[in-house]
Amino acid sequence: MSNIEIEKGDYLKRITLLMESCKEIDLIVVTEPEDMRYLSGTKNASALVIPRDQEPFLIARYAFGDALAEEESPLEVVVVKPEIELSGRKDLKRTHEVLAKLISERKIRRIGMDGSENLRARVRRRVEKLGGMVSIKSVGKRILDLRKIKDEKEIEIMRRSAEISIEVFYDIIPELREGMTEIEVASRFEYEFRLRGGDGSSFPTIVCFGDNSFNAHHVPRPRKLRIDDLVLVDFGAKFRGYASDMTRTFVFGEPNSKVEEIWKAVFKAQKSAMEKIRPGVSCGFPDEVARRILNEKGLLDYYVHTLGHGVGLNVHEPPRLIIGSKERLVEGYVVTIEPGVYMKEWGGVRIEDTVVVRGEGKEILTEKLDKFIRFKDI
Ligand SMILES: [Mn+2]
Repeated sequence: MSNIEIEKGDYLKRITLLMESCKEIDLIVVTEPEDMRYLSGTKNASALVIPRDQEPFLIARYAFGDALAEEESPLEVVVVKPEIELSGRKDLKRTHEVLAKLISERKIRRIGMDGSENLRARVRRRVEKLGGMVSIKSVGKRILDLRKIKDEKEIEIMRRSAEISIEVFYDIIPELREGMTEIEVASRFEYEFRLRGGDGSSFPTIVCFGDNSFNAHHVPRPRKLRIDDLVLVDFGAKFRGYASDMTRTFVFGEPNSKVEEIWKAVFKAQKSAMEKIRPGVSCGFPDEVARRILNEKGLLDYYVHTLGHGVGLNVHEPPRLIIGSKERLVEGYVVTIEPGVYMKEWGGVRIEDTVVVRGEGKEILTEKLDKFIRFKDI
């Protein structure tokens, strides 16, 4: 299962799709790590260069990623090595300089680049310095659009990524004891992610006790676990570059009526929103459904973020699931469903799953992660 390989043919197919969506462009340069990984298998090169009528290739720095790029990508790797001499003359072969030289030599005029406007401007100025003229357009959004639809190999990897996370949750959470700190618990997650074959965490693991759960992006502290605390854990391993993302909230003890009411409302909002996930549905509708349910319970004012986001090589990527969005869900999108209620000086409850949009509706990647309000029910 985990020996699934994304092959050269898969990368070339993605590259062809990209070139087809950029008919007005003669050469594409990719420098964003996750875009590069999607199109070549590595993010350790300085740039992926895709000429319209020639084989794509990577440019990598000697001792700073070249060996890794050669190992990870089936594409050709051109290694650049800085020249630093005793005489003081030096050519550091910086990425924008190498790219500008290549563009000038090939007399290419119409370039597409992802990444920052800053890098595009530096390349453009450098080409002009060499006597050339270029138009450089941003193609970052087009690459992100391609990345939204996951193929079966990507989904298989993401399934494993979620499984690792869930295994770690069931290893660590039943061992929670009074007096343990948020930092201690979060660190254990990250240690186990790596030990079980993950690349690490998709994002810094969030472990909150008590009213710290009010902070949606809480950074774990030495706060100790006490009886009847709310516990919120937002976590996900990364596996072969692909992120996972899930959240559970429960009480370390006996929930009072307020916790119970809020937890049940969030649970119902999440369940109802999940039921709406299928191809063709707008990205706004599931969020609208969740908001209606929280509104009925008088909790809408405390639901202060979007329902969810795409997940893939980045833990947060398009599309956004927010009321009003007209974008349609497409088969192969992987998105989170994570309504939450946050009350200052009280705490927060969030329940999050990750799903693949499928022909029949959806596949829940986090299905094996149970939802329970009492710690003793784990
Ligand atoms: Mn999330």
